[in-house]
Amino acid sequence: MATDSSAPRELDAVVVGAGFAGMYMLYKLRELGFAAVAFERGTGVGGTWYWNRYPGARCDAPSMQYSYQFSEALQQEWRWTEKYASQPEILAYANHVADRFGLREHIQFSTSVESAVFDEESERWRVTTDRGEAVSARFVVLGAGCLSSRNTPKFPGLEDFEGEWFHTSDWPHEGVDFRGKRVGIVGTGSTGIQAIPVIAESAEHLTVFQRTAQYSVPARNTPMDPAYEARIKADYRGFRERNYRKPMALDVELDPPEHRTFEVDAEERRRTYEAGWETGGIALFFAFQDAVTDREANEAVSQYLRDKIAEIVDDPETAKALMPKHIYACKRPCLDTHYFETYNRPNVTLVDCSEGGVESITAKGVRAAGAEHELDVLVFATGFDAMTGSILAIDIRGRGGRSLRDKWAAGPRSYLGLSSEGFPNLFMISGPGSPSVLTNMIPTIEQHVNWIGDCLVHLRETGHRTIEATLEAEDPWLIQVRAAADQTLWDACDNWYQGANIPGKPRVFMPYVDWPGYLAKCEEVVANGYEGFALR
Ligand code: NA7
Repeated sequence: MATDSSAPRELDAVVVGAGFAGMYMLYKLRELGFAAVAFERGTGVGGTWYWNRYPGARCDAPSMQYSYQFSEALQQEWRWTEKYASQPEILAYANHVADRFGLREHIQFSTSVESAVFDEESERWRVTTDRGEAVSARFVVLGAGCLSSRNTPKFPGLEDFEGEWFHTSDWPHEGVDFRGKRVGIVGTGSTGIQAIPVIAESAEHLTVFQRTAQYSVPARNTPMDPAYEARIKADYRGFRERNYRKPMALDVELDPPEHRTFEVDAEERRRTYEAGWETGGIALFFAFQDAVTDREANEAVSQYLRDKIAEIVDDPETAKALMPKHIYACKRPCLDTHYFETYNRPNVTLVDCSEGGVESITAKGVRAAGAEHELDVLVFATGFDAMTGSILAIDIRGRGGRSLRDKWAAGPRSYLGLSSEGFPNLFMISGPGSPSVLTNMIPTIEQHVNWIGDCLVHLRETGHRTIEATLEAEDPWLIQVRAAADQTLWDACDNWYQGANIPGKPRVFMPYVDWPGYLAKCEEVVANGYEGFALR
């Protein structure tokens, strides 16, 4: 790697990140004959799954589907041991992929990209890193992750805390020993809900600081059923092709709902919800056609879930505090293993701080709900600056020196979540404006990578030097993303889909709700000669 910043190394492409997006992009570029390097801030591959090593970390999408499909040999040889894979297994898989396809030698680890500046004369990007290097590349592809820019709120007094503290997304590789410790955890989103039952097993005492109660449904994880695995592997390609065109690019293993909520009587409604609860996962989401689109229908399933909490949790006051008030699935629905049951343990206390959040951190612990809670260890499961955080962490400057941070000051603007006007030859994988976080991520990452790969080949074959979104396409796309969200109830509460978890972040619904409609749109854009893009 060149270290003399006056003579940057010349490449066809720079990939930012070596998570599942960056790894496959790197593989694709090299397969297509482009000289490419990936910069990765971690010491290893895996992205989200490299960083989020907290106890209980697990994927909510079934492992037979949350995996690459670009190589039939890979998907045949890899064996998942559970229905929903744990973080260590997903990380082992990422490492296997990196080794199997010889990716490691093209990844520079422990390196963060600091800036990417487009030079209009040479039509190349100058990319600089925190190691003082610069490279010159025709293309930059951002695979920096939708959930990788950590959110550690500025709790007053944190610097005074005499115990140890950790963020779940920056978990020590050697793990944390909670035995004999008074542990506190802030955050009850998907992460907190996965970590709490596991931490409670070893901590002397666990105090959960809950600002917003969350809905959660048992994941019902099981060891991999060999017959199920064999059935899928007998026609893995066909299974993938069918799933690719399904909502969220996911086979939910359920029949599509036949009815709207109030088309059936109360008894049948209850039976349907019970069946969904027993199936677990996201079954309740699909119990009726209108569960996440109609407020009354949503309230019916929400009340069912609150009643479940009352059934499970012994102490009525704790149960009441655990009952969410917002719309079900407006915040990302959580899956758990014995989450609500954990509050029946004698070593677990819930502190409801819905009124004022965590007030401050003291030398001895946390002040919340008007009292000080003494702790030895504090865990923050406080989420991410989602979708834009990792992109805007890089100082990106396009035509005329225009900064992406300025362009996106009022919220992200892109065409298809792939490209932004004024930033030629810069691509985003799972960028804001694409379905990304509302889908089974690995298959939709593959769709973006394949689209970008095909696009670069098209440029090469047609002799075009640059491609970028046009404003005429970008503005209507923004409206379409907004309109698609308006068809749902997902913008009816404070959630990270619209940046509401980060103080001061513009409130814009970022993911595009319609997969597979999006897939068809991307195909149509290509069929129409890259409609909406300017090729020069
Ligand atoms: P989330 O879903 O953003 O959850 C973060 C949690 O932290 C949530 O309960 C927040 O409460 C809480 N939080 C955040 N800031 C504070 C402060 N200042 N005080 C008290 N509590 C706070 O992040 P996750 O890591 O759980 O999940 C992110 C995604 O990863 C998930 O959706 C999956 O897609 C995978 P709030 O609800 O904001 O009141």
